[in-house]
Amino acid sequence: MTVYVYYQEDLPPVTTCPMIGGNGNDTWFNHDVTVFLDATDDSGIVNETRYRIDGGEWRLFSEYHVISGDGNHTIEYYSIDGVGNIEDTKSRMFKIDTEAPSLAFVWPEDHASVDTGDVTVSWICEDSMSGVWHFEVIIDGGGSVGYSEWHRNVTLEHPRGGTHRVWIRAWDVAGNTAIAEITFSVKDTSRIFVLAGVVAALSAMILIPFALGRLAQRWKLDEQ
Ligand SMILES: [Ca+2]
Ligand SMILES: [Ca+2]
Repeated sequence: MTVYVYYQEDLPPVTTCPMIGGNGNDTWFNHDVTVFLDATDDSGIVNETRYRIDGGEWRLFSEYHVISGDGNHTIEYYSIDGVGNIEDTKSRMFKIDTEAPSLAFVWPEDHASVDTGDVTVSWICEDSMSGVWHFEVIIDGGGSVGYSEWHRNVTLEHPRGGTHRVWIRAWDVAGNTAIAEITFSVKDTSRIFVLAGVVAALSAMILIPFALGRLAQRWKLDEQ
């Protein structure tokens, strides 16, 4: 007796959509995105894979597809196996932001001269697409200090007189950066104090002997 076993192949393919080049910040990319669709099936045969971008026309997938343009994007995709089982349509959303944040100092102005005391350096920064992520600030060539996205100023506590430099790098969520720096000078009051001290010393050197001389003259006259 011959027994025939019929295998009903009814499982649809499974398609995945790995994306190349993400920077790990949510679903933001700061460059064109290359999309691959990888399909497998229990039978080993995938007849075709179809996809569409941002609700456009359905296309047959072959090798890869490059998507560009700032903003939100959606890819939808599915595959069909050798006997016509159709995978449920899957979708994946992602976003592209290729523009750096805007960054500019508000105060002090570049090459300004400021009074002694605490100096609060302020700036403005905006990013309309992915948003401001954080800042790196370097003062006078020291170590880089991180500031969160809502910071817009840093205070130098009573900096010494002379020249100072503040360097800032702003990051947006997609990984784009903008850099700005200013140089300003704090009025050097130490020279004024030194000059005042010298004047006071000279005055003392002149006035004290003069006063003593006058006093000695007075005593001499009194004795006579
Ligand atoms: Ca199958
Ligand atoms: Ca941006």
